[in-house]
Amino acid sequence: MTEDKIPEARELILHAKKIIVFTGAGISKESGVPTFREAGGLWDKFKVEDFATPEAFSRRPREVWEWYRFRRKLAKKVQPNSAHYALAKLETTHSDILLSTQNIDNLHSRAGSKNLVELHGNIMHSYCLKCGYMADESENELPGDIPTCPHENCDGLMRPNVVWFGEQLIPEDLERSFQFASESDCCLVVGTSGQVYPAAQIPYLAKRNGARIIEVNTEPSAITSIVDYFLKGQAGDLLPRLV
Ligand code: BV8
Ligand code: ZN
Repeated sequence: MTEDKIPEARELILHAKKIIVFTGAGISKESGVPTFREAGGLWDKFKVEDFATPEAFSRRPREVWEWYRFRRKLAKKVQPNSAHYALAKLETTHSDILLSTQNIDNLHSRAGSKNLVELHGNIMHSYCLKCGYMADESENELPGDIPTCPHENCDGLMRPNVVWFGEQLIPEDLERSFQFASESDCCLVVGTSGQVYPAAQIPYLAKRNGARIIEVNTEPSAITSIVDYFLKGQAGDLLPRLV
């Protein structure tokens, strides 16, 4: 039963020397951001191949931009929840900690997490396909259905700064997360179905280093079979009780 495992899991985190935290869309669910693979999730309504691949963007840039702007607008409107804040608080009690998130919603940053790797990018930023200019659109958005580069005399197409399916993750980000995980003695997995690679390797690398794995999820995931503590419940309820 989850209840009686919480004190042990809390002790484990308290005495951990090096913690890797791995989060997915489930940690933002209680903020009002939809997940992907649950019933009623994003992939029920929007097909991956039509919205989250480089081919989709080159084929239908207007629709892809419309989808990301819709998600960016939502991400700006919602607030981080108590799970995001609990992870930010963990940085004040543990100096050797890294938060590797698959989420692009910017909520970990807004909650105050600093030791953060956004493995799949950040929806508030976009970059120019031609010159690489990176725009921060968190305040105001670039004009046009398909925004072009604001850099002087560059007319390149801007794209969301997210990693699409079939695209490589930023090597430095992946390397930093893998290295940290393989030296950790504790891995906290929150709100991910654990199906997307290479990110989903993170808990396995920690496990191989003998780390104890704690998972917080409303349902078992593809990672659950290797975890030491599976805490069934909402991240917003459980995380504040663990840190
Ligand atoms: C690459 C950004 C190659 C965009 C995303 C076959 C086998 C293995 C791999 C592959 C394969 N075929 C293709 C691949 C590779 C593919 C992949 O892994 N596919 C999977 C689906 C099979 N991976 C890639 O394409 C990656 N790139 O491999 O490139 C390469 C290599 C070298 C050189 C060139 C190329 C790129 C992957 C990144 C894709 N981009 N997002 C965007 O967001 O629009 S992935 C997307 O999925 C999001 O980032 C999301 O975060 C991520 C993972 O999903 P989850 O976060 O886990 O969300 P999900 O809905 O699945 O689950 C939510 C969970 O929360 C559930 O478990 C639920 O129970 C739980 N929950 C719900 N509420 C709560 C909760 N938990 C706690 N509290 C709650 N309240
Ligand atoms: Zn440009």
